[in-house]
Amino acid sequence: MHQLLNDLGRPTALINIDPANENVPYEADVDVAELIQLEDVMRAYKLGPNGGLVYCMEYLEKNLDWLLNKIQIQLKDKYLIIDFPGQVELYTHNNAVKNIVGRLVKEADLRLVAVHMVDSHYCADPSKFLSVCLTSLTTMLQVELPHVNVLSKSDLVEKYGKLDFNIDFYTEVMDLDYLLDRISDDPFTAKFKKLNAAMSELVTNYSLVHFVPCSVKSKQAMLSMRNAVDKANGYCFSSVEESRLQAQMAFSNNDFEYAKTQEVRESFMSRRSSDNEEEEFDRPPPQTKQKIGNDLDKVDIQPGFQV
Ligand SMILES: Nc1nc2c(ncn2[C@@H]2O[C@H](COP(=O)(O)OP(=O)(O)OP(=O)(O)O)[C@@H](O)[C@H]2O)c(=O)[nH]1
Ligand SMILES: [Mg+2]
Repeated sequence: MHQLLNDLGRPTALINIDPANENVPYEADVDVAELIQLEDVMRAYKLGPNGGLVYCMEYLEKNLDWLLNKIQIQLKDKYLIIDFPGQVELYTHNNAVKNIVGRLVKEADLRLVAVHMVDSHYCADPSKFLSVCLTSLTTMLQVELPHVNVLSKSDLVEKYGKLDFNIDFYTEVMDLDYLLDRISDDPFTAKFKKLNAAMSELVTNYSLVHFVPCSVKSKQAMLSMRNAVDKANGYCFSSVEESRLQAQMAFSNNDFEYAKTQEVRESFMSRRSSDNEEEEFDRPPPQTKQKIGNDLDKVDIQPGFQV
């Protein structure tokens, strides 16, 4: 995303807040490793990697002036991408991250968006998908930022098996109860099924979670994710990029809903038996790629962009 945004002419800086990040394929403009090292913490306090990460985040919270100074002096006027650790309890239970982003918004006047990445292959397992929906919901409520949930690595969506439903079912998160039918009725797992039913009800009742699919293998998907984030933080309303806003609004909601998942459906998923011709007839006509992002063709991603 850093490469894409810079190529599109948006000056973008990277901040690495994940002390466990080693050999990352990018050069961070600010790296938390300058402040604290996970290995030092684990050695000094005899902690495992999870406890060590929690300590590091709480240490950063206590020493946040270090980061605020870097942002306000070194990275002034840049669009910021902040890479946080992937350890889930930092966003569901512990308050350090919530307090850090809260202070960044207030004291550095940043308009932050939480972009929560969930590996797409979780869609292949009904109970795992329910779990990630609940984790996403908890994170939205805990972190208290505008929020975009992403089904990442959508090119690998069927890596561990064919999905029970089409991809829109997983991005819209509307009828989760259908997943319960796919969980065994064996009396041995009755409690597990009941737990899943309760999770499904909770997520559905809140009606907050939905996902944007994304893959770093697709410029189109990366641009769709950028559009979702630009809408969430209001960046699309900045006067410099007004033409982009007009382009985003130019096609109807129906077209957009279909186009959002079209590439995953057509390029990364096996054809489903229910995809008969009658259904095809009911769908809106396929969009050409140029209609997704007005500047798609200006970007020439270099081979290094590919994983
Ligand atoms: N095929 C594919 N691989 C990807 C994609 N995005 C990231 N990867 C690869 O997935 C691997 C793991 O990366 P991430 O999922 O970002 O995880 P991480 O940052 O190492 O882990 P946490 O920060 O702990 O969540 C790396 O080798 C990436 O290059 C994608 O869209 N498609
Ligand atoms: Mg990471």
